[in-house]
Amino acid sequence: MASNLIRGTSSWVLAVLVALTVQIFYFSPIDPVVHDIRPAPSTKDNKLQNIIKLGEGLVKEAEDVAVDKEGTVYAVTRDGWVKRLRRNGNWEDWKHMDSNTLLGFTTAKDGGLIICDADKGLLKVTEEDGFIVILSHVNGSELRFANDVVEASDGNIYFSIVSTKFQLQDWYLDVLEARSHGQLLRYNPSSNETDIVLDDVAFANGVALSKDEDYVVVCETWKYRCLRHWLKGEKKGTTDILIDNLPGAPDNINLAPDGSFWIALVQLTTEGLEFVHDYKITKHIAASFPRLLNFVIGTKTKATVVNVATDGKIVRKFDDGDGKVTSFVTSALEFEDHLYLGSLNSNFVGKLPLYNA
Ligand SMILES: [Ca+2]
Ligand SMILES: [Ca+2]
Repeated sequence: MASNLIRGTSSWVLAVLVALTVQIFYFSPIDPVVHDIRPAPSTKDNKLQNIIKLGEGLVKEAEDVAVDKEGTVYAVTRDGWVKRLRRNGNWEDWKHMDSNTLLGFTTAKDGGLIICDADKGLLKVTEEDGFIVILSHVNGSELRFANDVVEASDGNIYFSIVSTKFQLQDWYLDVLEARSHGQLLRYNPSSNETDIVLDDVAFANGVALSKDEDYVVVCETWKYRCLRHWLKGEKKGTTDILIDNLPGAPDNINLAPDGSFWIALVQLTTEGLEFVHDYKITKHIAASFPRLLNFVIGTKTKATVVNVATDGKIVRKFDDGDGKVTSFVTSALEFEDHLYLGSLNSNFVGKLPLYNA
């Protein structure tokens, strides 16, 4: 009896192990490489715990924020709203579309906003026309997972594609695979042509132009760095690194009034679980079991923003290292001596006075 039971149990264990191995190696959605994926160490200051919460309860998970010439603050939310905060302090539900995939956006020179929709491509939203799709295909392929966008004064629109392999809902698989599938693209609305500015970018995320528009910056999230591609001058056409070794994974980047940049940094991996990225087998296991993956993803544990000078040095840093007031801050924008913060884990826009921060 007992030996039958043991035999039965051990063949059951064996069957489970074989099934797991098959699951992990044959059905794993990733083809990973090992890449050192740790952020630079930093000490916490918890200064983002002093933020003012704007529109609390009204603004569902705004990944990005922007301010127009009149000083109106815009937030694009995960439930498809473009909401805006007028100078008089009133929030307005401005425009809505049926989408839960709106990501980075920018104010357009001729009014309105240009918004990345991870499913539909580049959208424009204006008072008169509401939402219209301005770019849905690139060289015959559907434009998917556009992430952030900026418009140059010559009318060219620079935007990032996170990954040509993975979609928004599988974004962490791109992190686990650690192969560079992202791109920085340039769309010329007058010729209706799109060209690849940079290929093989690692999780291409925030995009910004320098103050003189002599270079464009694109952040590589899981490489903890931002690339600079020169558009003018003697370095035109070349690419170098604006900043690397960041103390968090860069999401949106915004030009500051003094020509420096504000970058929101995301905690990619739960502290203590970084080893998952050290071995192919642990990457496969995490990628194969969504519940396990939820423990590995550390985005909701803290918030960090940094101000980076044009020489690539961090000038200022603010965080909520405990994730007590805000976390998963994905955008930081400076306007009139305040920082405005978008977060994928908050129902408000954060506002931090810079004069006494
Ligand atoms: Ca933006
Ligand atoms: Ca983003």
